[in-house]
Amino acid sequence: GGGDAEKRGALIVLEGLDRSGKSSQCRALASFLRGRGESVEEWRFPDRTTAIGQMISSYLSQASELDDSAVHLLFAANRWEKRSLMESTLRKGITLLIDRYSYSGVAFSAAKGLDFQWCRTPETGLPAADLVLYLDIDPEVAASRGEYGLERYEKVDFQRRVATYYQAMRDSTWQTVDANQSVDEVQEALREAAVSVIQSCKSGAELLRLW
Ligand code: NYM
Ligand code: MG
Repeated sequence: GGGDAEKRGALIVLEGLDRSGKSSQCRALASFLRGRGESVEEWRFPDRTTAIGQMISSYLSQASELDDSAVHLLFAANRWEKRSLMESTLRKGITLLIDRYSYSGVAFSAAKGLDFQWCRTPETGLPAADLVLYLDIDPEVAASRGEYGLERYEKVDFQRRVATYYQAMRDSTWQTVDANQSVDEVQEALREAAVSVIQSCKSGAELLRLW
């Protein structure tokens, strides 16, 4: 291990159903970590600011239609177009807190009926998360939260299927947090896991690849 690897930032991903609280928890976790002196950037996928991201955004808002397989590949391409920036940022010692990643890509497309293994293929070779924080929420509770149902996929039956595919992807990097708890209780659970993985990345844990 060279000096760079010893100081790399951690790739931390928040996953969960729509309205599980990921975005607010990401924000709170980022400011907590910055308060401890960590360098942190908050990212999200889809990144709707790129040309590919704009196609995805238009699809999600139901302004356009796309073939299920084609949109799956666009979501993956939206991560690939950020791959080198992701890696160089981590190598600078900056921790990335990412709101959704390849796990969303697979779970949402598989829930539409696309083959699970086929869905994983275009993600192969992307940097793997050091830690996946899965915010586990009852789809009925999520549906009762503000603005639910505006975008494609925001239906309880569909979200239930998404949850089963998330479960099928769990590995040793995953930590499940009960997101039916209060905002503060959820945050508390995330902090401990994040601090510990940042430490192990500083001590030289290797950046792995999917899958
Ligand atoms: N989504 C997100 C996918 O279907 N595939 C992906 O690869 C990603 C990253 O897009 N319902 C879905 C999950 C969400 C929607 O995400 C938009 P958000 O976090 O609401 O912007
Ligand atoms: Mg959403």
